[in-house]
Order: sequence, then C-alpha cells, then structure tokens
Amino acid sequence: ETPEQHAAFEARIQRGEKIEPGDWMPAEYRRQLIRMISQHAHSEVVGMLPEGEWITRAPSLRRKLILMAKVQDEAGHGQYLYHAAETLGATREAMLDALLSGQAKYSSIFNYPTRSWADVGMIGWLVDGAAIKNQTMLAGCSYGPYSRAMVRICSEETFHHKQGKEMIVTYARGTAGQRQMAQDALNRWWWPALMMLGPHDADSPNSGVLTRWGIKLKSNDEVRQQFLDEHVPELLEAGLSIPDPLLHQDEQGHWRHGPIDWSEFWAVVKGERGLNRERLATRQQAHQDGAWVREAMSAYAARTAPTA
Ligand code: FAQ
Repeated sequence: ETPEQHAAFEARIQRGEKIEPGDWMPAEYRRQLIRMISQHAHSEVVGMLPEGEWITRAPSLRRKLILMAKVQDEAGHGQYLYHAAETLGATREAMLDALLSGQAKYSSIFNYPTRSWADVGMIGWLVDGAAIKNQTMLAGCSYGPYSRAMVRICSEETFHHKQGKEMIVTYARGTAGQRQMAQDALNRWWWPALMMLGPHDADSPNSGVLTRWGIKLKSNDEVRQQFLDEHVPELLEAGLSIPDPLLHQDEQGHWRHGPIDWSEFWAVVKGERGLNRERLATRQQAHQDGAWVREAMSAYAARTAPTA
C-alpha cells in the first residue's frame, strides 16, 4: 500500500464515488467491511429464529402467511449480504464456520426470547424499525455492493415494519387481554431495540474509520435519535406506555431516553445472557440437516462439470 494509492482512494471517497469490488482499497477498509457485512448477514440468518418459532402458532392463516414470507425474506437478506462480503474476498465457508463456532458476532437483539405472539408484532415494529433507520443510512455507503443490497433489503423491511405496526395497533385497540399482551411485549423489547443500534458514540471504536471512509454516514447515537423521534409518538398514539420513566421531549422536540444498561448489552453480545447458546445450537442442527443437500449439489456439479 503506497501513500499515492491511499491519497487517490481518499479523494474518491471525498468525491462521493462508489468503491467497486475490483478497485484498489486499503486493507483496513476491506477488513472493516467484511467484519460489518458478515455480522449483518449472520444477524439476518439468526434473526429468522425468534420469529420462526411462531410460524406453527400464528393465530390466523393470514398472519401465518405474512410471517412465513417475512422469515423467508430474512434468509434472502442473509444471502445478498454473504454475496456482498464474498466480493471482498471472504469465503462463505469461513463466514459460516465463524458463525457456527461462536466466534462471529451477530446482533444482540436476536438473543432475546419471543414469549408471546405479540413479540412477533413488536419485532416488526421496533426491530425492523431500528434496522431500517440504520440500513437507510448504509444504503448511501461508499461500497457499491453493500449499498445496493441495502436498497432492496430496506424496501422489504418496510413491509415488515408495517405489518408489525398494524398488528400491535390492532391488539392495542383490542380486548384487555390483547392490550396487556402488546404492552408486555413493548416492556420487554424497548430497551433491547435501543441497544441494538450499538454503543454510544464515545464508546464506539469502529465509528471513526467507518465515518471517514463513508461507510457510516450517521453515528450510532444519531440513528438512535431518529428511531426515537419516529417511534415514541406512534407508540404513545397507539395507547401504549414506554418503560422509561425518564423519557421526555427536549426544547427542540427530540425525545430523550433515560440511561441504557450497557452491562446487559455486553453480557448479551458475549453470550453470557440470553439465548446465544440455543440460537447457535439451532443453527448448527440446521447446518447438519442440510449436509445431504450440499453433498448432492457437489456430486451434481462434479458430474456436470465440463471435461477438459
Ligand atoms: N449486537 O464500534 P461499534 C436486522 C459490536 S439486521 C452485537 O459501534 P460499529 C434485520 C460491534 O460489532 C440487524 N454486537 O461497531 C432483521 C463492535 O464489535 P467488533 C443487524 C454489536 O460496527 C429484523 C463493538 O460492538 N444490523 O435487524 C452490536 O461501528 C427483524 C463496538 O461497536 C447490522 O448488522 C449489536 N447490536 O457499529 C432480521 C447493520 N452493536 O466487531 C430479522 C450493519 C455493536 O469490533 C428480524 N452494522 N456491536 O468486535 C452496523 O451498522 C454497525 O456494525 C453497528 C455497530 C451500528 C451495528
């Protein structure tokens, strides 16, 4: 890596150009993107599990069809993202090994349990809502394949967000039991949803370089603020109460939250709290169950490969 190559790269970033797979890039730019995109892919794949558990227990055929389509979308998102990471030289095998062996990170939010049907709606409203805020920003990022994957993923997640909101608003206006179920889901998902957008800016070691190279266009706290300003009024309008006694609006009209329990966040990220072990066991089993498909595909590919 020469200083001239670095200078030319920085100038391209300054001009707002997209960096494409064959282009020269600093090793650290490549490393950061592989880290972030593979973690994101793993999150989509593990993200199928909390909601997937409810497919057989959906309360109507309509809700069941919507949930099946949503979970299938998450699998597709994982695929686009693994492909985007592959354009940087990461291999699918290495990424899957890292996930299955527990070395790789994936979003903290998917280590929380889904205890009731309303959790499915609350994930759509809050988790997809937070993911969209983060990913709309990433759709403008400097790496072409990642930014383009985000455009499609965000449009699909907008449907997920709407179905979640529609479900929770329906229950919030329903019977006392349904209202209680929606409120209970909000009580459990509110803080994890705020945490999933990452540590405060002062405690975010990767943000500096990601911002400088146009990968992150907004900081963790800026995205969290956008999430709050959109979601707080809508949840209150639905008649739900937010489990934060210090939540208030400042003079500029922004919603401000009380202190976040980051010790819980780090314990969940490290797998010391929550369902990390169960999630990985389910993924390992699924991988094992799919072995025959991989073997059949390799055998077919070997048989149909053109002979020299
Ligand atoms: N969970 O320096 P920062 C979805 C780690 S997709 C676990 O601030 P950065 C769709 C971070 O990796 C949700 N670890 O990191 C869906 C780093 O550790 P490392 C996933 C976390 O990268 C919906 C360390 O903390 N979305 O929900 C988390 O600048 C419904 C220091 O943090 C993406 O992955 C966390 N929440 O900012 C599916 C989007 N936060 O790697 C199913 C792409 C931070 O140095 C159902 N990623 N850490 O060892 C990003 O935008 C960024 O990576 C952030 C973190 C914003 C997540």
